[in-house]
Amino acid sequence: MHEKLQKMAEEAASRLLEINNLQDLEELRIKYLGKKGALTQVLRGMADLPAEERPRVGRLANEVKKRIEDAITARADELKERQKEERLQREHIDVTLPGDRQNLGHIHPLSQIRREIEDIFLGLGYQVVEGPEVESDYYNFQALNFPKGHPARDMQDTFLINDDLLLRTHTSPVQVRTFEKTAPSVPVKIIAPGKVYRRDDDATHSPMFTQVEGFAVDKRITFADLKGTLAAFARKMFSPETSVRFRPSYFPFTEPSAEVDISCVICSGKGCRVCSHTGWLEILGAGMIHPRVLEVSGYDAEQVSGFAFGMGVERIAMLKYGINDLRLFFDNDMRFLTQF
Ligand code: 2U9
Repeated sequence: MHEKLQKMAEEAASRLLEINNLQDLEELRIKYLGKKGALTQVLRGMADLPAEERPRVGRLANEVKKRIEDAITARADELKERQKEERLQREHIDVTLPGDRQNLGHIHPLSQIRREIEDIFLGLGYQVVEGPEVESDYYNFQALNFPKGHPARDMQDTFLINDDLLLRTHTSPVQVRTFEKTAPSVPVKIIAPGKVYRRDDDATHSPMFTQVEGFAVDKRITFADLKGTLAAFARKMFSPETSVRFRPSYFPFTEPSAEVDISCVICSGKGCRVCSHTGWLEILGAGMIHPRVLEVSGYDAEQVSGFAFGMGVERIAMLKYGINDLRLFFDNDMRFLTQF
């Protein structure tokens, strides 16, 4: 019995060295110390021993049991420690590695220019107002003094939705709606930015484009106020050296009307390809609001007057950035967009 126990202890110790995982270790524990384990069997066999031998063998058996238990616990600690180290190794992160760069978007070049325009006019005391893109014939045409049969009313130019509704061809309806709300009180200074729609499609025309229109109505507003306002705008938008000139023109909703040129942003007026060797670039349309338009919306044209102007945001952006094809704004090609 004595020898058997000694041998068991040695055997257990040497097997323990070969064990490399916690599962095998548990199996080993059951093999020696479990209910049907080797040591348990020995202890059971003690009943057959002569009474005087039992205490000695019992002591030895307990000693062996404790040795095996301690050895198993020590080995378990070792294995757990090893597992922990392996996990740390596996999950090791090099915090000095450069991070994945997030591809942050940015404001579209057209929106940037639109905001610049808005900021300039906000600085001049204007309010920014928006309105619906689907409009009625009344707000888009009738209230703006477009006679029946005017070329801009042709199917060619306007996207019709039904007999009465259409996609607005300019943002002027926003101004008419503002007149209706504010008339007859003055002063009122508004700009109306937004998308407009015309049946056009080539390198300089798109079926959808962005306009900013504006107006000022007050007592004794004159053409000189219009010139001063647009010159101030052009100098803020392009450069303080920019010259401005007005050429006579025609719009149904303004009288007199003008087309507004600035000195060429590329050659400063000397003449180049961008300005077709004229030294001038057209950037705006403008005029004094037609008395009929003021009257229709509730103003007394004998008491107040106003100027109005309109510009294409794409055209301003093309001139400012030297872009020669309008369609680039709408292709969403990252090679183009990331330049702004
Ligand atoms: C009301 C009265 C008058 C707005 C105006 C223009 C001249 C003009 C064009 C510029 C380039 C449109 O984007 S474009 O094609 N606009 O030339 N717009 S005066 O006049 C108004 C507006 C509203 C009630």
